[in-house]
Amino acid sequence: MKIIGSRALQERAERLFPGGVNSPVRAFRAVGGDPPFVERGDGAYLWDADGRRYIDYFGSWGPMILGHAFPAAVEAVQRAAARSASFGASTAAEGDLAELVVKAFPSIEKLRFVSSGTEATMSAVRVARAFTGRKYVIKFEGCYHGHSDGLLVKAGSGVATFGIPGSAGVPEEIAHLTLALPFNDVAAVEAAFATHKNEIACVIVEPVVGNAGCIAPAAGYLEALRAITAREEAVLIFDEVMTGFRLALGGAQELYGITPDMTTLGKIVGGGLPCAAFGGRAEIMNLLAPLGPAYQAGTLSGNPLAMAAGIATVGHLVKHRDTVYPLLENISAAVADGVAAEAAKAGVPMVTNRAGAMWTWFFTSTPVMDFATAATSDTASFARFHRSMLEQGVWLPPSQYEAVFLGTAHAMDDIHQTIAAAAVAFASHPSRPNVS
Ligand code: HOZ
Repeated sequence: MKIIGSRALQERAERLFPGGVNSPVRAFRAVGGDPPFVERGDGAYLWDADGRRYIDYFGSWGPMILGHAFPAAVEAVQRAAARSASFGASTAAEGDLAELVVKAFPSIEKLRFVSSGTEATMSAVRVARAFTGRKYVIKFEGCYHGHSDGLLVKAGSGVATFGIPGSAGVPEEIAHLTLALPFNDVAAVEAAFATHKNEIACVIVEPVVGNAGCIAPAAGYLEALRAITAREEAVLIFDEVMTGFRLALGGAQELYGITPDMTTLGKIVGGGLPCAAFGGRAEIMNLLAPLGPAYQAGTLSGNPLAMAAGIATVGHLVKHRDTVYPLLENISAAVADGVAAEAAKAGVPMVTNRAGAMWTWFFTSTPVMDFATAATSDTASFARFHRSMLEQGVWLPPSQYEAVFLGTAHAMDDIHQTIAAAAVAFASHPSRPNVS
């Protein structure tokens, strides 16, 4: 029997999947209501199983920078699928995508393709430990680097959304090797290196945080991380799973002019298919098997369908970088500032943190520069805003601790419709003066 309609699909999903989902934030628990079930996407829009259309502001959490069903990517995947979905053997396409990546990210001399951001960050940390012979890892509160044991400590994204203090199932002995420090606090990094002299293998950071909501680095912060890690001979890993190919073709490292030792990529690099990568200095990457003693592998790594979608997407960004990035900046500014202006008009306290085509509207009046300040947000207000926007056909990420993502398919009409929807949402907002 064909099951139709989001409610019916949700009931079936709840019988089959924990929380009804295959990834926690999708369950909408932080914003309430049932999540719509997506039937298809085209350009800036999603359609659900009840036939409703939404303007999409999460873009599969980042990959859909050229919009859904981008024709060149669809054709490339169809052509690749006709030649077989998987070989578990090397193909020319892996080198083709790798060449595009190293050209965009000059800090990457060698790389490996994997299937998810979690694999990329987990593997990068392993190689960094192999390279330095040290065991401690510095990460930052509210940054999310996938769900490997050691990187879940004080993580963002769903971990922050659901207020999980540290995941069950991660032994204390493993969590203890992760030093979670406040973002944008250079003194905390200096103190950790002083306490653990010659014991810290790497610093892993989202150079612009996307998983505690969007938080940009303070002036000089990334430069300080670079200088400290170089001095202490620790590996600096930029997790650019969200920011890579989004903030600029060469990601945050291009935008801020910093050269990390290693970089992790995901999302856009695979054009929406399961694909991610980690890479960096050749002397570090050459420690991987079969050249060296650090092990990492995957049957689906460099999968031909993912390579095809990645080449079509990244290839388009490379070819059109001079028009794509200014366009993304203009439409992102228009919608982020437009909604912020409506909040100000309605007297709703809101801080808008934006870096290019990713941003967060925080429901707080405290400037947000780390996880503690992000957590001053009124998440109940965010939930009401989210629900109202969804009812008006605008689908925002369903958590205060996620970033909004937009793509080149969003047109000015969509932006105006979004701003008008926000005005309606704020008109009945409880934080508005004189509204009880
Ligand atoms: N953790 C992802 C966003 N930061 C959510 C992935 C998903 O639910 O698909």
